[in-house]
Amino acid sequence: MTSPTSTRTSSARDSEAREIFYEEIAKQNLAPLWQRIAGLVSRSPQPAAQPVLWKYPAVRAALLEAGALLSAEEAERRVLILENPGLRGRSQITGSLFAGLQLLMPGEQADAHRHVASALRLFLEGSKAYTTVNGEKTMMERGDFVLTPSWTWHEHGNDGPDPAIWLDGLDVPIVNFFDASFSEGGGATPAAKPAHDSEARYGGGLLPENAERSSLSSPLLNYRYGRARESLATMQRNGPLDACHGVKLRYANPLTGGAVMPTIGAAIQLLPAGFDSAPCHSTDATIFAVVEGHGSSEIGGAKFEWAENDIFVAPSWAVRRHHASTEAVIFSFSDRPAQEKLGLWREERKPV
Ligand code: 1HN
Repeated sequence: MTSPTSTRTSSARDSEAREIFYEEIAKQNLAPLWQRIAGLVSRSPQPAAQPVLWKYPAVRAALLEAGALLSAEEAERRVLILENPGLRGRSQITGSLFAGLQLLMPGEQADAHRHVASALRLFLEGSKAYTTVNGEKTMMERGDFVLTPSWTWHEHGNDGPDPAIWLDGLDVPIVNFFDASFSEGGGATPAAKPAHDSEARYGGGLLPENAERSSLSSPLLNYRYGRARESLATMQRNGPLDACHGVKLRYANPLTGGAVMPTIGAAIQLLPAGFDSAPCHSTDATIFAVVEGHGSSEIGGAKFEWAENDIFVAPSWAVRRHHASTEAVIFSFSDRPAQEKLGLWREERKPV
């Protein structure tokens, strides 16, 4: 007598039959969800990206070597990709973002092009370097945060006597996830506009009469470091301090109060000397760039000692704790605006 199927235990023969079944259905492009479901809807984020720190002196030396090996013209963009070792070969620092450091030697230019991917820059070193976005030129100084919104023509140049280096952040992995990439180079670029025009119109807490929103991105090209730094200093004096973030300001689109670009948001924070943050995490993997000071961070169990211009990345949901040895200023960016629009973003302050 055969036992009823409901009480059958799984035998070696059954599991062999199942393997044969899986192989058979694979030929029809079918797969068993019951083998995959735990990985598809994990209990909490399981990012492939790892916590990583890049020490600036080492990256800078590699960039200058690249500068000796090829011209900016040959490279189109002479950028060393900050590639997350958990995502090797994919040109990504997180699951959704690209980051790299770009070098222009004195007198060099990077010609105009445009792409669907949105980009940001954090200017690190050099003088008389500029970016031109849709015809508007902006000189970049240390700590300046510069936008290149989606599909805007942009070119860079260095008219100064020293190498110019900046951090690039792009949403390339998001654009490519949706298979929505377009780009073009050369051709007719927009006519030159007066330099720093958008700063006069949108950068001083004022708006042009009848200003209208014509883009999903901020109309302000350059968010100056000096202005942000002064606000941070005043906020530090006046308090209060946030347990996770010290004092932190979000870069905002002056027309909406929302994020600077639809997919990427950026912020700048000050940690007072001796500050120890509470442990916190959020679903937006975040890239941090140290503008001033030194200290250390624990990111999901990894411990990093950071100093000026170092860059480190916190994967999604990895618990972050920062310690400032000296007063420190840290710039950061992430895909938070994209996640918020999709109803995905979460943060949690961990009980100590
Ligand atoms: C790009 O166009 C720039 O314009 C920098 O400076 C980095 C990384 C990936 C794709 C395009 C630039 C880039 C990039």
